[in-house]
Amino acid sequence: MDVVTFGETMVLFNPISVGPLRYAGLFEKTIGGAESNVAIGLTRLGHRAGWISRLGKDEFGLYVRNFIRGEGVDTSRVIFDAAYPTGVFFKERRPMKESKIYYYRKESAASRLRPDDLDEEYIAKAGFLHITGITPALSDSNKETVYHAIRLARRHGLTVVFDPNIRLKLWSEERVRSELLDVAARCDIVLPGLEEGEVLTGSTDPEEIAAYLLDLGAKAVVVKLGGSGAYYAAVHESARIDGYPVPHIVDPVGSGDAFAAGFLSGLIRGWSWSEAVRLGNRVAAHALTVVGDVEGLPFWSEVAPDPEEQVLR
Ligand code: KDG
Repeated sequence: MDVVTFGETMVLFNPISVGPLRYAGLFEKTIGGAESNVAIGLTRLGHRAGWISRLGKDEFGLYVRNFIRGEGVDTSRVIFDAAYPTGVFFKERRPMKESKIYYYRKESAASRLRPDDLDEEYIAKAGFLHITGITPALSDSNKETVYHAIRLARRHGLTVVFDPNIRLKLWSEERVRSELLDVAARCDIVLPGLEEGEVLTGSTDPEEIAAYLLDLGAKAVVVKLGGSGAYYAAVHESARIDGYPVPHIVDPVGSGDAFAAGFLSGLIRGWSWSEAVRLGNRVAAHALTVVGDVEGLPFWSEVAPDPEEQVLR
């Protein structure tokens, strides 16, 4: 595997109509999960990605596994758990307000994921471990699994990439700060959005956010700046990379995961930090133009640099 990741993926019900969910009658069924979004993004770009999780031994569990497996992600380490259900969530689109998310994931099968679900030999063979800040918010056993995965990755020389993916529906800002800074301190690369950087460090300045996280021990930090692109800082270099133009933003959810997939693709290809960030921006731009977390993730043929060009513009 190029990248191994793990975390909860749920069935997502998107109402066909806008407005309060209580009036919605028809829904489109798809899936949503930050880590599987990244894994799918990577396989579309031509890489080998493995996604580990627990799913209910139910129809929705099979649907989620089959969807992700159908995208070419290795799901051989997924465990089906007869005692707990697959999580579900709903989106509510309110044109006059921000969209809302309603989770039905308490006591889900994925929240039972625990350290001994991780196959050390499987992880040892990967190049990168990708983790997000959603997982430690879900349960104590999920949190322990995150720490265990980092230990395994360290033992076997993987690069650990951490996307804080702060979900304030799941826990308080205080807990986010103390728990996720502790995770960030053990990772090689940290990928916060600007607002997440503010929650974690108290600063709204991308350079200060990156400096804070580098001081904790990361080797590189990329602060995602939405339409303005991203700022990255590694030990010996830093730069701001412009965003890729998007004609019309349809759905921002999942764009951070798309960025992570593009950025990781650049690193797997052995590109420089700036080229990897540029590819991340480009992949995220594609994801923004389509409803749903994964439907807009581009294939390599759509984002590959012109063979005449040395670099991706
Ligand atoms: O990044 C998109 C995900 O956040 C979304 O699909 C659902 O994984 C999810 C979560 O836990 O919020």
